Amino acid sequence: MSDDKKARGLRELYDQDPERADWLTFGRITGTNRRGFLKGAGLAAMTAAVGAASIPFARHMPGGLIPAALADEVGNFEILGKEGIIIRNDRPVNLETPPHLLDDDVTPIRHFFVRNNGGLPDEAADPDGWTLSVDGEVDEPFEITLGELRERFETITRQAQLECGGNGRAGFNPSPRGNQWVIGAVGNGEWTGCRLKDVLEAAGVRSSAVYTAHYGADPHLSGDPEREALSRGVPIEKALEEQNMLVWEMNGEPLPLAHGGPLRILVPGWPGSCSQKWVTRIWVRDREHDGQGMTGHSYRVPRHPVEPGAEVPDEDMVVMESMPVKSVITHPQTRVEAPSGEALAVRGHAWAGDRQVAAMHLSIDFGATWQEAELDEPANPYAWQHWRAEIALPSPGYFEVWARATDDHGDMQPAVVPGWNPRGYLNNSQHRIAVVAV
Ligand SMILES: Nc1nc2c(c(=O)[nH]1)N[C@H]1C(S)=C(S)[C@@H](COP(=O)(O)O)O[C@H]1N2
Ligand SMILES: [Mo]
Repeated sequence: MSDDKKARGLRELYDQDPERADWLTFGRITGTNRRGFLKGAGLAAMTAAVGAASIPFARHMPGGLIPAALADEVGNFEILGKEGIIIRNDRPVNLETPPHLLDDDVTPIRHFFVRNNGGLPDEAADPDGWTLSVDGEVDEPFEITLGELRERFETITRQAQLECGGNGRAGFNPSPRGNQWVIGAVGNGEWTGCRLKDVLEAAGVRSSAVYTAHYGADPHLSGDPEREALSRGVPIEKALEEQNMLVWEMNGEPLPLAHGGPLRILVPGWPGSCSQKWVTRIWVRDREHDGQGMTGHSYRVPRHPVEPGAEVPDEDMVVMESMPVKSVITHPQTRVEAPSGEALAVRGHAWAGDRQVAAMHLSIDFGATWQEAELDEPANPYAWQHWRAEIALPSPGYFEVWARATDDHGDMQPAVVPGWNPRGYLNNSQHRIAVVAV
């Protein structure tokens, strides 16, 4: 597991690579062609970060220069309005939430993980003018603005958890390439928008429809406008399920740029990559989509178990669907000290892709015995479920608390890393925290 991508001080970041530091901090894409001065969303972000209403001489401010207002900051700094977040990658921006910051029932935006495959598009000047086109195997292809979506379709608000297919990748050995997510590439948002199904049905889905293909406005890292950063889709039967949404608000706020604002798809329970951000087009196809992230080893796992490190031919790989049962301990924070013999409150959340979580258990003796935790029903289908328990550590010394969720089909989280796969997806092994009793 690599720790070299942990949050770094702003100064250190600028010392290493000033242009990249700019891009990382203020969301600006720099490069030989766009080198120069901050403008647009980047300038707005910098202005907010330095704590002023404006930067009158911004046009003279050189790129790659750390603003003096921030130069003395030590430790973590803010990136895309985030707080306490771990930087797993800076180009593209990938941010992981430490588990203790997932304690809230609904994950605050400032703590919600970010997974980008490409650059950030520019902030939309007129969000309601954002256009989505629906075409392909439909009777009446159309283009619709976000403003019209709000008017024409029933607005709903739902909680739903969103998890990256590669969450937990850091646990696999040998280590697959990709972001070394530990456990925090997951969050539970409160999303407002309309049903994806209503929009697809308005276009009249034909019987020849097999799969959706999602396109977004984010630029490919190469800068090549012909290439997609990510373009995935889902089987049409899945797309037409009730819980999927076109989202324009998150936690009661306009959907932030980092999370796909002004408009994204949400397919809860499936790998996060199905939930296209900055969505501009839904192409209904007569075959499985073959866009960026659909083929080869991307978001696929071997059909049959393989030896760790095996080379798996493409034809033996299958597209991932529902995410597996999983849970996280959000309190206490790992490495806490606790008095022995006294009750210690432990809590967290659990989720199970398309399924529900049926039971939650904790162990303080490395899995030898288990005690049942109290488990809540989800706020609505696809929301994560909260659980809590009191444990008592029998003596002073080092303990680990292990958490194990079981879904309504009887599947439970393994203690060890589950089936190795070339890209390191679907690691739902038990979360463990360290507690030192004194
Ligand atoms: N357009 C676009 N949509 C995207 C991505 C992307 O890179 N581009 N990343 C996907 C992946 S892999 C995940 S896990 C989720 C993460 O959503 P979040 O950044 O809002 O947490 O967005 C998905 N949607
Ligand atoms: Mo992801």
